[in-house]
Amino acid sequence: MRRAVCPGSFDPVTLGHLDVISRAARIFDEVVVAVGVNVSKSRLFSPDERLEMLRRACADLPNVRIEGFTGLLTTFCAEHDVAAIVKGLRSGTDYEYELQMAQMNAHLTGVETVFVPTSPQWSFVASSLVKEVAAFGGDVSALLPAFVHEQLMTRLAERAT
Ligand code: COD
Repeated sequence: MRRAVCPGSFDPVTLGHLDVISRAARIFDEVVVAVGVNVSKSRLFSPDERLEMLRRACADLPNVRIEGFTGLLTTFCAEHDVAAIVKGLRSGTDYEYELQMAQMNAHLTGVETVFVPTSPQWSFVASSLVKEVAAFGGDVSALLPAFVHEQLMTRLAERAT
């Protein structure tokens, strides 16, 4: 059984994330989506809300399961017998950031990272940009599952009052 992990903060999950997860699920026997904390980002949705969104968004992928984690990703990988970390790459900026993390993770435990190039239609999609555009009234509905878009608009409306 070859198990991969797709880690991220998923705040919120976008169609770009789901594209990488579904492609990883075609390559590996099992994919664990690990919902974690990026200490350098502020968050809009709680860990439980993000877990629930991913469970719903991945419900049609039988070999994908969703887990939360805190602490080091390498510890999570060791505890879950993970063969590889799968990360999406959108740009040179992603590459530099992800390469450094891949090398640090390999240094810590030897775990491998596999990079999946973004699909062209999602190359500009980032959770942070989606939140910013939506907060200023831009239409991001084509970039998220419909139920996630609905929750995003509700949360932004709550924050505005
Ligand atoms: N197309 C393709 N890939 C995409 C797209 C898109 N449109 N959008 C996002 N992605 C990819 C990202 O490149 C990334 O690989 C993944 O999806 C998740 O993205 P985010 O933004 O949801 O998640 P991040 O980058 O904030 O998550 C960072 C982690 C939580 C994975 C990281 O901080 C971590 O491992 N934290 C645990 C603590 C730890 O171990 N730290 C040391 C790391 S060396």
